[in-house]
Amino acid sequence: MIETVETTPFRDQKPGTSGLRKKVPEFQKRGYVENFLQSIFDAQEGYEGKTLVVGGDGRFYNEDVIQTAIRMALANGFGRILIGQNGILSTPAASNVIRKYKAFGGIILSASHNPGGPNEDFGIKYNGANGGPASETVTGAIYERSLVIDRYKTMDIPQVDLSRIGRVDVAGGVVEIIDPVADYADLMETLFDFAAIRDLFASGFRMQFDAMSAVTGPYAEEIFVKRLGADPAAMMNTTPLPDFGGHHPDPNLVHAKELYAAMMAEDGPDFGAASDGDGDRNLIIGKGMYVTPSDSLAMLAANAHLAPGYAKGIAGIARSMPTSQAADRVAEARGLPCFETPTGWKFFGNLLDAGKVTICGEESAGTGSDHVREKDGLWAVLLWLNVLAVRRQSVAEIARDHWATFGRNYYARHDYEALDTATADDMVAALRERLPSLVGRTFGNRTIRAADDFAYHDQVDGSSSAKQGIRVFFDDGARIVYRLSGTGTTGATLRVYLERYEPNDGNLSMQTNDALADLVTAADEIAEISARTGRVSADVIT
Ligand code: VG1
Ligand code: CO
Repeated sequence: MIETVETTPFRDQKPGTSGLRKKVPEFQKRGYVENFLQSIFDAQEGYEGKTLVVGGDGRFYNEDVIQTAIRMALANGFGRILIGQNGILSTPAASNVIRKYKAFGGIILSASHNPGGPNEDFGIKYNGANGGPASETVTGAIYERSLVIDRYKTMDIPQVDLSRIGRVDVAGGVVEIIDPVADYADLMETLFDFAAIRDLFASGFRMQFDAMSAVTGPYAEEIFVKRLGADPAAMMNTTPLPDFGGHHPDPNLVHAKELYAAMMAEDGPDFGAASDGDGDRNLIIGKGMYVTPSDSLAMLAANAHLAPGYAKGIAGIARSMPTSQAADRVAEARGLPCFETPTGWKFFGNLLDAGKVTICGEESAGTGSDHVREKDGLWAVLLWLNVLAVRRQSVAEIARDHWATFGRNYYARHDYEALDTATADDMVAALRERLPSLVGRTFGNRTIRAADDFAYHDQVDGSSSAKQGIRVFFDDGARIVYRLSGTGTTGATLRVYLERYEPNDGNLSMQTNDALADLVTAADEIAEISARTGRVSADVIT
């Protein structure tokens, strides 16, 4: 029996960089989840009888929302719901399932690298038939609908047992519980030379992987240990926990510090990697050397042809605007098109669908290709492994060789977290107003050549997105970018992205801190960060 329940709108259901993210108690408000899900359905057309994929990263509240989504999707007329066993699907695996089973779309439940638990973060995101995050047009329509919603549809059916693989007929529709790992692992086998990687491990190569008590644990066990022969003892935190063991499942040097320490040790492993809450990010550390995500993107793009899935070469590269321009150097040298998009994977979808690019990446530890429509943490780890298996060099050797060929983009991101929202908004607004007066100002031995507010025009669908980050360009090629985070749930986070280029015959072996020190000072002066916020340094540097 389909029920129509009356409801009143919430005013705060505007999706951010990657879906709607709030503290769990917000989602537990009566009708909050239902309103947002109904708004998603109301913003779509033609899903009657079609398939919807539902999965999440296993964090606290995952199963409750999945049960709600089943009832509502069936009541709204979907014919089949595909769900990962125990409600688990990594974000890239969900993208693959949507594509492979030709679903109408998918609901992904995750707040990614944010902590989980009864008072921590939760999130809901809608992905379309191409497997990618809904475009800004769609998320805009969802938000508009959420502001006027007055009823939602549901039905009274028993809870579905999410632990048993198989299909159950429910109220005129079908719910299918699927293995969350198998399809994804099979896809990886089509892209990479598993035999070569197995040989690498058999030769004594040591890898340490940290799943951060998040979704990639079962994927890592199946792929690295079972299919590739990695040492099971070197897999850390592979049991997904609803609160990620009380940690931030954020694969950076702050939150994966145990892995980092292991990699810096004298007798450490050859290769270290980690992934985030929902499995779409990656951290790459070679023995004694951290690889910045921007460099990793450039190095993977330069070496992708060594993996069978990319042996024919790549069509082009895309990076988000704040990502370093290291990838541009590779594109230029190889005669490939290179695209610069706003922050967030949703902006890569059209370029990938149109076949204009094969590899995409973001400075925030996101790298991926046209095999799915999300960034993909384990994909990046596997591509690195494939490259290492073919080149039989260390990560550090590959990095040094890369810089000696293309030059080096020294790069760091400084985050100022939990700022007062009004203070942060004022700071950015004031900076925006000062933009024209910045040109010609000198900081140390650099002069500002240009400054603007990044606007993106999508060549494929003609849409435009303004105010995507403030860019300050210097005469020596250095760049500072400022933007406010669109994924946080507490106050505002200012991200400052710093970059400076050193040509291939320049000094390629500086410490990043030293290389960027004067830019950090300039960044503070230009945006009046310490003057306005009282913060003397960033909370997190990646
Ligand atoms: C951050 C990153 C962005 C990434 C987004 C989602 O967004 O900067 O590059 O796409 O998170 O990643 P923001 O607006 O906070 O800067 V994930 O792994 O949270 O889905
Ligand atoms: Co993520």
